[in-house]
Amino acid sequence: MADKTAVKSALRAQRIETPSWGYANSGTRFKVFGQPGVPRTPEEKIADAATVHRFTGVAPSVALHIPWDQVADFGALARYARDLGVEIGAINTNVFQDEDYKLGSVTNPDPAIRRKATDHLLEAIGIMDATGSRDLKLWFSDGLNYPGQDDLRDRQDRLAEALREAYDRLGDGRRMLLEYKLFEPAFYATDIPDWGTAYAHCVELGPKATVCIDTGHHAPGTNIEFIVAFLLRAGKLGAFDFNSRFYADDDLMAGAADPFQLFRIMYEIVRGDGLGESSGIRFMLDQCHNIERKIPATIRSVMNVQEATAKALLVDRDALRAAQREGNVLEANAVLMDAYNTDVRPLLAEVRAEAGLDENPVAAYHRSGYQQKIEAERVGGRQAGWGA
Ligand code: PSV
Ligand code: MN
Ligand code: MN
Repeated sequence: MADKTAVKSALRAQRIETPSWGYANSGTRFKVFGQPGVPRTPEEKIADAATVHRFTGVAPSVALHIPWDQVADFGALARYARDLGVEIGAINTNVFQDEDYKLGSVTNPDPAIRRKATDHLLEAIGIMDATGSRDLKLWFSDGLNYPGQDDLRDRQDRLAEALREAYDRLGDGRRMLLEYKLFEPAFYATDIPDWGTAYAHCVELGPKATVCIDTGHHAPGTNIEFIVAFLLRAGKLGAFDFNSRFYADDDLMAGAADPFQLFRIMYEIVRGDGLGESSGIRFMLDQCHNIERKIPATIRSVMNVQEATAKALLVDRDALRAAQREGNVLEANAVLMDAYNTDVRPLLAEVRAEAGLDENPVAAYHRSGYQQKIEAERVGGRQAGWGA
């Protein structure tokens, strides 16, 4: 049996990062739906993130996306965040919303465009220095729509060159998180399509470079927990972008589509000692709440990650190992499923109550009046960046 006190203290210590863009209006390529009360400024996004932390107690940092969160004084923005009780998390770069990047950013055949894209990465490193953020998060939309459009191998060389320049500029204690994605917006070939490609570049770069797993960026049926286990074993798992998907990169609430997959991922995290602060792994949400209210949806996502984590912590690992050693297939599977099938909501309610929080953070948020307040105060909320 897992020790309840240890489980509770691991849950209390868990940290989940929320994305600034998750609080802004978002949509699909067909329509961006506006919602009343959405943030108009980076400060208002941070205030919403701080609200999620206030009700959950486990979301003390907010990721920024540049230039969506561009401000004149990033030091002041970080102080503003700290005053509200949150830190600035990963700095996400954006080399995918500029005409110049139609044929790629850091892999573009035109060296002037590559220079511009690499300069943006360096600018983001400057923002890390100003905000005190530890992590630079890179995702590239670079890829090809047609065979023959560009040289697959040359593009890897160009990518490696840009990554090297950014990597060499990282200060002490700073890290690079390299995110992969199977397809979209490119439909024939993506320059970092999978974890293997990201891993190979990270190994070449050095110890500060690690892989970010966005759970929505794989082919259907991919065994993501295997990737987690492999990267953790290799010391190359840096971060998650949690979200859930039914079809492609749907960016729905984490744990909404496949809570069992989230449990399997969190089990590998627990198994590989990846949960605590010392592992350095950043557990972030990367979601778009297109039709649901954003703050309670973010709170719900945080709770879903907590539930998956609680179940993973409850796995009787001694019994599991014993069954595995004996080759007792049915028993090993049953041990895992017993944990998954446990209702952990009362346990999490206890953890929250002991931390002085409401046992039901979504209900507490609805009662708080925050939603009504932002709807009254914020007129003309902005969208996250798509089609802006
Ligand atoms: C790309 O689909 C991605 O997952 C990257 O993390 C981007 O930075 C993010 O979405 C924007 O939401
Ligand atoms: Mn992502
Ligand atoms: Mn994505």
